[in-house]
Amino acid sequence: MSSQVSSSSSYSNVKPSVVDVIVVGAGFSGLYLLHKLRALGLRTRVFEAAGDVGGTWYWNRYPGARCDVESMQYSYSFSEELQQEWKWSERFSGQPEILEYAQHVAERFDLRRDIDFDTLVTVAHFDEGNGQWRVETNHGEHLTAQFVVMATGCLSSTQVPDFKGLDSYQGKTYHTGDWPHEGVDFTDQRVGIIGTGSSAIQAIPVIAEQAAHLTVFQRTPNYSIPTRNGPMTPDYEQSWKSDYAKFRADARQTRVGVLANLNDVSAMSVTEAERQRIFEERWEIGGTYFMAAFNDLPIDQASNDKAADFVRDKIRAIVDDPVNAELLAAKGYPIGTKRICVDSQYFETFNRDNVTLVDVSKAPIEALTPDGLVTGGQDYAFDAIVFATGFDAMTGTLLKIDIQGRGGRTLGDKWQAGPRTYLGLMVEGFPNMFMITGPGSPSVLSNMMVSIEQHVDWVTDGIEYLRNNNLDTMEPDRAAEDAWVTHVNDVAYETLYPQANSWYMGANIPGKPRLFLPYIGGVDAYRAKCDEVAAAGYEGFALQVVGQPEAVSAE
Ligand code: NA7
Repeated sequence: MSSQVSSSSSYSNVKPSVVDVIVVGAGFSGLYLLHKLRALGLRTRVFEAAGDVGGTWYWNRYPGARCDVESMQYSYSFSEELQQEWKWSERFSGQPEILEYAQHVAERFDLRRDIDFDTLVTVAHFDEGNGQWRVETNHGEHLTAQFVVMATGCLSSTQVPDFKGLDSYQGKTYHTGDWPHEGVDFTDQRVGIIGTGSSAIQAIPVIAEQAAHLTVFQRTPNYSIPTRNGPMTPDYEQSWKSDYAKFRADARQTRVGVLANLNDVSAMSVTEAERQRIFEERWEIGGTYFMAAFNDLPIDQASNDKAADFVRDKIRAIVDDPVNAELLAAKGYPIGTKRICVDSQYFETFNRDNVTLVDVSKAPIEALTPDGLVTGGQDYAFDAIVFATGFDAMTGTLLKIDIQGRGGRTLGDKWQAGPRTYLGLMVEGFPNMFMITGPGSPSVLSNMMVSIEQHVDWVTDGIEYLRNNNLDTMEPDRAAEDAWVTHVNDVAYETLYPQANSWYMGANIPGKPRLFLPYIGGVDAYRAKCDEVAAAGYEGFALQVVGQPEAVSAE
């Protein structure tokens, strides 16, 4: 018998423990999901570990935190009124304004009443008997739902290296991804910062202005492009808003979900002078658009080398001390194969008297001590240490939840050799459990807002399809999943990305299987594939009625 999802639009103060859908996370994915699921008349509850909405932008409050995608593009497109009425104050928004936007969306669509904050989903077990998920929270609540959607974010599990003596340090410690809400005053303090990824590159110039002294511990230098942020001008805002729907549609048909004015020629197809002129032009425009200077920077070694040389020369020209300049000039991996960074006065900061750069690439940080840390046989004393050491990306948060699918198989067991998904959306053996921007989808290689909206639309369409066809569960076929995993890997190895020890490769977490986590085939091609699969009656998925083991065709 079909346990078709029930429709209910009535809500009371007592929240139901039997619902149609449980959503884990109230970042931009969870908020849009709730809005859409409600529109379908589905009883939905959302659980969020944080004290409010916003996800990434709730947690990452470190000084200088800013989005590297322009605000006019890093925003929802699903509501024309919202996108017309909301006003951004800068070209690239800072964390406080993006968080304000998430809060505005929650208010505007009356979302908070179905969200439990400060609540972790700890357990999600699939019950094969009735096709329902049994879910538990850290507050001891037990729930049942037909669908579970993991909107848990790609960079939501912070990572602090397991340094010897970590607990012995007596000063204050902070992680960029879990920054105190009240802010931190570093005035007159000796501060150490470990890491030189995107977060550190944004934080270092701001902390340096405040601290008595800042010591930066760098293991791998990063390529960074000036952000060239500035106030939003009415003309620029209007240039988007005058035809917003069309620009959004165009962005969805690009590789990364961003209109970046891609110069669709190879870097090697033009003269040296022309190449330098174009790189210079992009450097002046600023931001990640630098990587769109030519169409083959991510895939062609010779073209990539030219771009990397250009940026290294810029760094050498900015940094006064030649030893520091050489240490900061990224090398050893192609530009863009670790997430390209954008900055405001990052390299200039190393010209300040109160900033010291320490290279820990050859002599690693040996231990934390009660006063600070020791590396290369030298002791450093600090009042505060900032860990800008990144995240257990894409899989970390999912694997912290006790997720069990068919036959009690855990997700950890299934993913022992690395994540296996079909389209980054679902996992064989885990029916009716969806992931938003999961491993194997473009996610972190794209404008997250574009990918989030596409996944939420696909998932809610899928749920509606099941409902309309009196079906209970959907689950990828093993063969479809295998083929997708192979494809994700094959496409990655057609690029230069696997050369870098990046979090894209899982390389930043000891023991994590080394494989390329996101899908690099482009959001345009990926969207077409997802649409084709849906149009073919969810090709590659088994659609079932509970109690009827064989897959049924919905056609
Ligand atoms: P990232 O990009 O993962 O950067 C983490 C940094 O921390 C990176 O420079 C690491 O060096 C460094 N790190 C990590 N462990 C150590 C140890 N043990 N010793 C010294 N240095 C260490 O995280 P972010 O938060 O900056 O950015 C994450 C994403 O957020 C970013 O890509 C954007 O998409 C937004 P390594 O490079 O591993 O040598």
